[in-house]
Amino acid sequence: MRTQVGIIGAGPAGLLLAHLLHLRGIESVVLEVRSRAYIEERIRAGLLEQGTVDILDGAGAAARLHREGMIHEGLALRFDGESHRIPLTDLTGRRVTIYGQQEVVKDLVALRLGYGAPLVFEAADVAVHDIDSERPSITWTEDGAPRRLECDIIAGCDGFHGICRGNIPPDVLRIYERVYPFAWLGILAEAPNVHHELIYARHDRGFALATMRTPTLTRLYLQCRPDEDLGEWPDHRIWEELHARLARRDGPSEVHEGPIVQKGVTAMRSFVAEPMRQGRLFLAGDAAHIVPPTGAKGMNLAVADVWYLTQALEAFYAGRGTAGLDGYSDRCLRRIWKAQRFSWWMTSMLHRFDAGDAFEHKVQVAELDYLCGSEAGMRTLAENYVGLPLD
Ligand code: RFL
Ligand code: PHB
Repeated sequence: MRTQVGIIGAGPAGLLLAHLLHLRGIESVVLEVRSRAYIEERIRAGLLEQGTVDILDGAGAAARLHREGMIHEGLALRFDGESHRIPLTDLTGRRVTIYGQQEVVKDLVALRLGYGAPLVFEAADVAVHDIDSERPSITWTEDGAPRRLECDIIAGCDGFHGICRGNIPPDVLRIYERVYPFAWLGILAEAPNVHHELIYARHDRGFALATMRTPTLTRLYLQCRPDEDLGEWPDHRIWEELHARLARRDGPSEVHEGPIVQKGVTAMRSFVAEPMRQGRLFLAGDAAHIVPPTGAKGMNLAVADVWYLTQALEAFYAGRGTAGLDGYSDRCLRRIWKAQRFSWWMTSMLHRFDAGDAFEHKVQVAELDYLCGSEAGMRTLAENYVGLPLD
């Protein structure tokens, strides 16, 4: 089997890349280790920058997003029991949209299957070969049979635990990493939203975030230990902790309880692998970088990477040379490091690092207090949160 671009991974990065290439007349094959049902149900990101929405829109992949997405023009920072609104749109002219990552994945899968382009689920033992040559290939096992795909280019969109990054030789690959001493316990509950906008809460008991998926499906996160045992978190304990961390000084929290339909623990890490290219292999999305979710940047960065990769591949196939492909890694990394800085800063400002460190608590609250009282401070947060421009 032969194609132009072999894409490994059917997350937002791989699926969007395949679709953007299709629109430009470039063929691809997408190989995914999991089943269709698994990738369509996996609950993850929820917040899309306006630039991400614009790219999906331009690709004809945003019809349902426009019907069902929830547009937000601000967010709340809560500390010392008081909420402070950051008016994102007044400060930047831009908005963000709440729409589940798995909904984006469903929309892109439906589009691809609709025009009959190759998308292989449950591809086992995926491996890449000859990436330093002009004829790289991918092998895998499908229904027990060995398969081989020859291509011009391989896009490694296989997430943090994928196999692509490991093909960059150790003497070339540089890893920058920070692992945080906490994680997030996330739940999805059939309950009215806490507030019509997101609330990021700093509390002495730890961070909490109130977000949403639909008006009646609420997503809530609690800072917890990285090795947290979900067995120790019966529903009543989760609600008790949410009420406490989202409490208001002048009254109880606005948290509404309801049946919890999903629970999970997410580790927190900042990670960048450089360069994002080796020969004919190009990494995109979580395969190359991870951000802690506090800044809501992970999926948005994956979309920006594939946007740049699409432009480079379009020029390559139009006979305009390899300058775009050669500059791909540096172009992505400039944006990635700014998002890393922002995600690390939001994480540091809002989480409890050391329960006994009273000085740190005072400095965190002072920073939040400064930020919310300063137009310049709020604008800095807003500009990064809604997404820096795609250059
Ligand atoms: P994905 O989504 O991990 O997709 C990679 C795909 O590759 C497949 N795969 C393989 N396929 C073939 N062969 C192999 N050997 C393979 N190994 C793996 C996997 O099965 C999978 O289908 O990476 P991608 O496409 O780069 O997308 C990145 C995003 O998923 C991620 O950055 C976000 O979910 C991060 N994130 C958030 N990002 C945002 O932009 N806004 C948010 O609000 C936000 N909130 C979050 C988040 C991530 C979270 N978790 C659970 C990590 C909240 C949470 C809790
Ligand atoms: C989410 O809706 O899941 C979400 C929103 C904002 C974040 C992280 C997660 O910073």
